[in-house]
Amino acid sequence: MEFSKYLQLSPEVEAAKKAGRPIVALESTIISHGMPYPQNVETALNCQRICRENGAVPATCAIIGGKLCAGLTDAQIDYLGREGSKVTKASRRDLPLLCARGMDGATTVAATMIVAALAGIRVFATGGVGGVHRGAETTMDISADLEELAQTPVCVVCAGAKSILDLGLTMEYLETKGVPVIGYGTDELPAFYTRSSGFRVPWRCDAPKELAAAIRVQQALGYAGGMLVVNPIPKEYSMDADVINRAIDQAIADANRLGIKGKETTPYLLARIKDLTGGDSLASNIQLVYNNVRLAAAIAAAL
Ligand code: PSU
Ligand code: MN
Repeated sequence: MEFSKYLQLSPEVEAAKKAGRPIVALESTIISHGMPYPQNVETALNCQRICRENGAVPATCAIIGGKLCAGLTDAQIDYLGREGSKVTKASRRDLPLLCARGMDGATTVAATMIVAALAGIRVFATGGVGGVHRGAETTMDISADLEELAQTPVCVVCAGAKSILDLGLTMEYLETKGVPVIGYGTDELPAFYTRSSGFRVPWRCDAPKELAAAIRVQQALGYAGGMLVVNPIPKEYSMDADVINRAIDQAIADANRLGIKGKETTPYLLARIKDLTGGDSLASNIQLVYNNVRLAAAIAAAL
């Protein structure tokens, strides 16, 4: 195929595809822009290990030297983690130029979905997805992740959306775009660091095989679009709602005061929230990602 010259599968992912084994895609913006070094590299490597322990092959995605990579070496993951924000945060709009120029990019949820779909991978685990930002009625800051969910056939497992976003508008947007949002063991949208947000989700599933069945229907019907599975953070790692909400409000006020905009917004807020909570938010963030990897591996195995 024409696209295959831009796509590079690791030997492990290639072998898993040939053998029809379960595969889970993982993103890399979370490595370069979502967490500090060295926790970012440790977390990414642990995600791969947890994925394997749960019977699936991990395909961490990134753009390396202009190639859309599904499956990275440990050295490549270490490079993305050490370089941090020096690596381009790559969303859908960035792929053509990064590839044409042979550059590197850390892929967001949107870009990772594109790579996964090209590689034939249906299930993807991450921490949080982008959404409609607070104040979007004037800034129009709406993550390309939402559009991608509407057009690319990949099931994204996340821990809901953080209240750095406008959760109500994010849910409305997903409804308009026809994206199935499915609570795993919950009727409520989880708020990333906490298990509840007060917003209901349209669907609930209680077993990976139910999610696999829904993915198979999408596949069979062959229409555009993916799926968003929202998986609450395990109770023992969830944060106090007042503490985290205070930190989020403070971080947003700081971002506005500093004039932070566009693609810098999410990375700034994540780092600021971590500092304001004395690192507690990072510990929760790491655990919810592991929890999502376990669920994604189970869904991929059930497919
Ligand atoms: N939320 C997190 N951690 C992250 C991100 C979001 O808790 O690392 C990253 C993801 O890669 C997501 C991206 O796709 O931020 C969204 O950025 P933006 O809002 O600029 O589209
Ligand atoms: Mn944005």
